[in-house]
Amino acid sequence: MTFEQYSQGKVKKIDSYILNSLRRYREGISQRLVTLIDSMTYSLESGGKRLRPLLCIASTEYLGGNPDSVMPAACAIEYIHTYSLIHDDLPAMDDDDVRRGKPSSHRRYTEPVALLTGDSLLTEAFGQMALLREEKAFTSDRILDGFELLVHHSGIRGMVGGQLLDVTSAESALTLPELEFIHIHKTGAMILMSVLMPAKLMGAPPETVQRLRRYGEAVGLAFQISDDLLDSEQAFRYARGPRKKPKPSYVHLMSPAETRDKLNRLIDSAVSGVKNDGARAEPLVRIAEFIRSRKA
Ligand code: GRG
Repeated sequence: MTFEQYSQGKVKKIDSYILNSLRRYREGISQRLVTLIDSMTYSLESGGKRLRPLLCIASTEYLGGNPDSVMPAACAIEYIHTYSLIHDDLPAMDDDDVRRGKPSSHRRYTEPVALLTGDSLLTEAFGQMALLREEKAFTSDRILDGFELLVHHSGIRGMVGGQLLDVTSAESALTLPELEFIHIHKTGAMILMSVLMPAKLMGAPPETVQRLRRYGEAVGLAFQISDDLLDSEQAFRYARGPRKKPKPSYVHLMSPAETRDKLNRLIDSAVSGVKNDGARAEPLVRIAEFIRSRKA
């Protein structure tokens, strides 16, 4: 089974779950607020890879659970990821006019609407998490553990903290450990959380959680490194206009060959930690290999 074969069906399921969640807002909301649902839909529909929901599903399969039962959490994670991209594109942050080949949210809907679209996605992510109760698969205590995990990795101790350091650090003064700290928080934390979420909801034993944590930490950092490599290899991908500051990146502190080595080591360690678990680990292995060799 290739990554493409694995992801095709799953991404369809994720997309249809997300679109259904948006339909429910649209049906229950005043016509005067519909712009917000339109702008949420615009950003959620525009061709993301759905890597984090895929990891959440793959981890559920690794644990022997039913992927349908974690869909509200997978959707909440994608909401938070999408809000982070919308806010990251704003002029106050990275000032990007284009996201996934289309006008970024503030270019399409204005800055105030983009800001509020991000706020809506962040807030509604918690509403999605609350829908886990309807699945009847998890106890209330474990659902609360899931909320706590989401907050920890997406907030000040995770993505938001990493983003703060990213936007406030002078790139020239960064050491490798400082850069790694930023990457682990800004990008890695959401990826790690996606892998750990099913373990929290299902109450996996500590040694299993530990194995998933090692996998999630490795692929989380590897994903950001692969992003840095893609940016350096494909100049068109990340053309930084005159308004922009240079972005902290591995390839500024290591040679491309050393960066590629680091990526390979992280993926090797992620794969070797789970591959002896046989077929149930296959989806996690495929996703790790996709991160090693991705071209987009
Ligand atoms: C604004 C609080 C706040 C946080 C922003 C993740 C992030 C933090 C900013 C994005 C900056 C960036 C491009 C980082 C590189 C790695 C990364 C997260 C890429 C985007 O994720 P993908 O490739 O996106 O999974 P798709 O488009 O597939 O959904």
